[in-house]
Amino acid sequence: TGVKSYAAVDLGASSGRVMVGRVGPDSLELAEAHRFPNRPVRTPEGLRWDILSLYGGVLDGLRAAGQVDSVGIDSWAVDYGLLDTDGALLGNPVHYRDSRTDGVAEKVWATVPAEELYAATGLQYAPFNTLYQLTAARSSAQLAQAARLLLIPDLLTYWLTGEQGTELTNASTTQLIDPRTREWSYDIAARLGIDLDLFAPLRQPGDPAGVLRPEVLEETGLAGPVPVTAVGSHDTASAVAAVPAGGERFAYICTGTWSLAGLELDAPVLTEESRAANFTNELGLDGTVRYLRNIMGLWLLQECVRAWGEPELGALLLDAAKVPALRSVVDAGDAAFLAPGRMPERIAEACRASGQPVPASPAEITRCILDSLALAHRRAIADAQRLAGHPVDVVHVVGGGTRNALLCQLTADACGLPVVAGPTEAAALGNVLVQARAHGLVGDLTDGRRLLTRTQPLTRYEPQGDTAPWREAEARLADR
Ligand code: ADP
Ligand code: LRH
Repeated sequence: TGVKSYAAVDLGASSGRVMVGRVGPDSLELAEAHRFPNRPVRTPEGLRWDILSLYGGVLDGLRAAGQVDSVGIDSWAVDYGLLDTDGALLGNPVHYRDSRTDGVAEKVWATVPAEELYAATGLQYAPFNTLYQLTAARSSAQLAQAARLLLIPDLLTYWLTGEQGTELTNASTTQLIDPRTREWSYDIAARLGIDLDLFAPLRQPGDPAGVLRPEVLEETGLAGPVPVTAVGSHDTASAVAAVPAGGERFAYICTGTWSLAGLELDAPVLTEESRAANFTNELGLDGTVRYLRNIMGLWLLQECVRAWGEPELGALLLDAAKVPALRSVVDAGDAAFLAPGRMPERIAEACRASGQPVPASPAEITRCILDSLALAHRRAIADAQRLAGHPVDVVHVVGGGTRNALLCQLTADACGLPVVAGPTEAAALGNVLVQARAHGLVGDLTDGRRLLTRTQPLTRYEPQGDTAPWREAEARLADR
């Protein structure tokens, strides 16, 4: 009675899931219908996403979800598929960690200086921003053949519905959007020879995005019509929408493969100081700006765990908790950790190069990673408050990292602020809330957050000790 069901497809860099949100006037329950690994594949051409396996996972998930009132899709940012004039996919989407963008930024900056690019797009420098990827691909046969570019969630939406669009929050990660107008940055694109006609028209979160095609209904066993609704299709936009904050004086950290740490603002910060501090202005729901820094995140640990033959995470974290704190730290914001492979060695090398004790055992390396992440969280949240002139009293941690109690406590200690951890599946919840709202079930961002605070389990971590050891560790990194 009055309860509606929404399927949230949420594709992270490490796993994909289809969650079902049941939303009533004062209730919100989230259940997992299906989870599947997201394993990139190294082909002779480079590192590629296995998009067919992901789409297969989406279909399996929709079948497992059962009858729903709408479907929404979000995923990691910046990456895309190219379609030919028949609408057929040209090759597997390139992974943002692929090396094709090495050295490309300098070429771009020779045409549009980095300062100007920041002032126009508000995006922090990351080698994988779509703008650099498109520049890297400029003379490829594939791009020459392409009639359409669809970002990953838009590509999957197209496969489900046959309709094409470019959802705004994710479009803002291409570095081709002006965060003030929330429209394409025509001047930047023209100067870099990027054809904006490749992109389908912009779509806002909450806009209709078609209905499931008959073949999809048949394959998933669902009865039509099932609408697909555009959500904040950048996973981080959906996750920030589901930060259960009560007021405005909060910071957030979306922890998963990445840590995205920052503030929700109502206008971008485009100063030169902000550029130098590598802060990004991505677009959020309801005219908000996600002012944040990308930090390497649990990727560092994922890659080590892979190198160690996948030991059990719980036991590893218990051992790491027993290792003395802050013996060695690395710069978890350093793009040197972006590429896959040899992660334990690379972390040890970074410690050696900065004259610190070299962690050796998995427990020691894990401790080094978690201390380094907490330190990077501290720096990002302090810098964001200063650069935006927006003080906070609390740090909300959402995403997979909320399951890591040690990381949450260290983050509280490092920031000297209480951490409220949860929800774990924030991106899926933000996705569900936008669908529910498009269908009139919940109100604005504030209403959605109130509903989350009332319905989702949250854990509070009070800061322990004083922040002096963290300041000392910060100085150690700065002195390198
Ligand atoms: P993404 O969406 O980027 O794929 P997630 O938000 O799913 O990432 O977070 C994945 C991370 O969450 C893992 O890399 C791991 O570090 C952490 N995590 C998952 N399960 C646990 C657990 N049981 N205990 C501690 N950490 C966990
Ligand atoms: C997190 C994320 C992040 C981007 C990165 C490419 O999943 O979307 O916000 O910067 O992936």
